[in-house]
Amino acid sequence: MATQRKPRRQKAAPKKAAKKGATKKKAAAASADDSQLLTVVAPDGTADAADVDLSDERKLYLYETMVRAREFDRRMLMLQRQGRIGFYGPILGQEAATIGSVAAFEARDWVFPALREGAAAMMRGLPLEIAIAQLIGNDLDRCKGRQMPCHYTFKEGNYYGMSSVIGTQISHAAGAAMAAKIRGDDVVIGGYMGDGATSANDFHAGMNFAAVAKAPCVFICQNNQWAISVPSSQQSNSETIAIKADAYGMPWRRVDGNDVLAVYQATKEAVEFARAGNGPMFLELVTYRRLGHSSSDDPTRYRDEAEVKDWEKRDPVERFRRYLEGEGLWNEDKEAELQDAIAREVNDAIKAAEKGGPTPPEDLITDVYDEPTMQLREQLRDALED
Ligand SMILES: Cc1ncc(C[n+]2csc(CCOP(=O)(O)OP(=O)(O)O)c2C)c(N)n1
Ligand SMILES: [Mg+2]
Repeated sequence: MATQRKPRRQKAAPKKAAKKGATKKKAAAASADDSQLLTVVAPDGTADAADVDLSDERKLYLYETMVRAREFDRRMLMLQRQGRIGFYGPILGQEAATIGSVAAFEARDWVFPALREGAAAMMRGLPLEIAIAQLIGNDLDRCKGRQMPCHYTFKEGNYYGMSSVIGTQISHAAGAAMAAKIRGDDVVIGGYMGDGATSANDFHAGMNFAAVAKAPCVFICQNNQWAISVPSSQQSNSETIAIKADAYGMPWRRVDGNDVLAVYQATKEAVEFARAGNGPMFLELVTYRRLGHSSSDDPTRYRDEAEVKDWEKRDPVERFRRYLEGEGLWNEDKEAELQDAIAREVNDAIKAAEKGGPTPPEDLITDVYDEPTMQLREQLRDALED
C-alpha cells in the first residue's frame, strides 16, 4: 500500500569531516531515511492496484511524454556537441519528477519552473520546433534569442519563463499565488525549485509569504542530490529537504521522484489541497541528476561514478515501462512504434527550427521604443552600416 509515515524528529547524524584532497563526493545526506518515501510502483514494476487511480489513457500519456522528454534531451545534447546549439541542461533520470508533477495540474494552473522543468512547456503546447529555436536563439524563438538557452516561455500554456537566479522562482510563484487568491481566480501555482535553491534567501521569503497568506501554491523541490558540484550532503544540515517546510507551518511530503505514479498522485492531492483554500503544500521529489549540471561541466571531475551507476538501476522510464507491460498496456512493438514516431517528430522539429535566421538587429531598439531617441537611431544606423 502507498503509505508514508512522518519521519522521526531526530537530530541529524554528525557528518564526517571531508578529507583534504578528497575530490569525489557522494550526494546522499547521511540521516535521510528514504524508506519513508511515498511509492506506488516498486522498482520491479509491480504495484498494488488499489493505489493506482488513473485511466489507462492517462498512464500511457505519462509514459509517452517521459519517452519524448528523454529523446528530446538526448538529441539536444547531441546538437550541443555538434555546435548547433550553445548550451543545454539535461534532465536524464528526472523525467518522472518533471512529467508526473506537471501532469497533475489543471491546464488553467500556472507552472513556475526552475532548471529541470523545460519539458513542461512542451506538455503545455509549446511546439518542439519553437523550443529548439529557443535553444538556437534565432528569429523563430519567441524571445528572439535574447534569453539563455533552456529558458522557454509559453504564456498561452500558463508556463512562466524560468528565472536563472536560483530560488527566485519560489518568491515569484508565491506572489502569483497570492495574487490569484486576492483576485479570486480559481488557479493553483506550481512553484518549482532544486535542492540547492532551498539554501537561497528567496526560499525563506517565498515559503513564508505563501504560508502566511494561505496562497494556493504547491512548492515542488526536485531533490536531484546535486547543485552543480555541491552534493546535498554538503548543501544542508537538515535531516531532509522537506522538513524545512515545518518552519513555515506548511504540510509536506517526501516522494519517490523516480516513480511517476507516486509523483502524480502526491501532486494531485497537493493541488486539490491548495485549490480547496488550505494554503500551500511542499513536496520533495527524491531523484537523481545522472548527467552533468549542463552541457558545460564534467561531473566525473567531482563525483563518484559508482553513485551514478547505482541510480541508473532506478531508472524512472524503465520502471514505468515494466509496470505498463505487467498491466498488458505495453509491449515491444508499441515501444518500437513510439520510438520511431518520436524520432521523426524530433527530426522534423530540428529541421523546422534550423530554418530560422538571425534576429533583425533593429528589433533591439524597435521592440523597446515606440519612438527611438535620436542617439539610438544614430547607433542603429552605425550598426547597420558595419
Ligand atoms: C543566486 C544564484 N546563485 C548561483 C547561481 C549559479 N547556479 C546555477 S544553477 C545552480 C545550482 C542549482 O542547484 P539546484 O537548485 O539543486 O538545481 P538543479 O540544477 O540541481 O536542478 C547554481 C549555484 C545562480 N544561477 N543563481
Ligand atoms: Mg539539485
